Amino acid sequence: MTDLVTFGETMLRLSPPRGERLETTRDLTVQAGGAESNVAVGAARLGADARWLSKLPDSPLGRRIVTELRSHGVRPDVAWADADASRVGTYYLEHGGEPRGTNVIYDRADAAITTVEPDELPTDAVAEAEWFHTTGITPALSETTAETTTALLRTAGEAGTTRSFDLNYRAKLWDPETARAAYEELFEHVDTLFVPRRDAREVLDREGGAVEIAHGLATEFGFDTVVVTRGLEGAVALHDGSVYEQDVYEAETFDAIGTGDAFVAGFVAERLRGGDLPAALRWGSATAALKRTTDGDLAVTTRAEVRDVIEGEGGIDR
Ligand code: KDG
Repeated sequence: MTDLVTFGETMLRLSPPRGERLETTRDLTVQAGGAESNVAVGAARLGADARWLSKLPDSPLGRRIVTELRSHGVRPDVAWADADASRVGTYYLEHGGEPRGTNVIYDRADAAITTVEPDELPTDAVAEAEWFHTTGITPALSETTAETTTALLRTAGEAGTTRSFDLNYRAKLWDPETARAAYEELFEHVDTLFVPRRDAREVLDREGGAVEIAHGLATEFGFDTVVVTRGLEGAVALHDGSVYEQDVYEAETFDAIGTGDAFVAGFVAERLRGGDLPAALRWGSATAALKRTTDGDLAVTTRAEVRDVIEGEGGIDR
């Protein structure tokens, strides 16, 4: 039985060296990046058997993504599209620095995944997995990906696979009202919801603090678990009527992209190993902290490193 299956788009992330502008740089680092494959990689590195479902052109660019994910222990299950009639999505990332923010530019319209249908994917993998994870980015890509997301969540639900969903609202993909309507249709198929407090307020129209938000969402939509993330204030989870709080672990931030996915990866990996909610929150928070210290979308870490963060060990290992 597979531990974890994720579904979503992975793009090529193109970023100039720190301190250089997209307008003038001659150098772009190429890395794979996509919320759902970031989770698969993070969890695989922490010992989960993880598969990732998607659609890519059968081209050097598509194969590059698969090769990179495979190198971290993820099993990619990709529907291959005709290379001449489809494309890989890309995103450009210009690192910020006070007083300039980090800038993301998407070039992903009509990427191969926008046409993915359930019958192109190994849906039995979802049914046989222990856990299925996807995010609010996928239904934003096209009507077809929205329908396929629902179909996979439904398949998972019928099979008793635990289903998690990270809201991951992306303002460059759609507006809050459209996103909210789409999310609310999907929520009936979700067991565990991850939601940043800011998005709960601005997109889901919730009021109050994290605990109140979690209670409101769990009551209205029947989630087993709601995890509300609050940036540097840490996370709050509501599970089986109990509330758990988790602080962030201090981290020197080199690259913040992928922090939320790393949190989900650590959380899910620990739940899959039988850890309780507080343990899962610690693993999520520690994996997120480690991610911030490294370049790229991926949480390239180990179980021992996560344990060290949780136990307060660090420093020079020699
Ligand atoms: O969570 C990190 C993602 O934002 C990044 O991987 C790119 O998937 C991406 C997206 O759609 O923003």
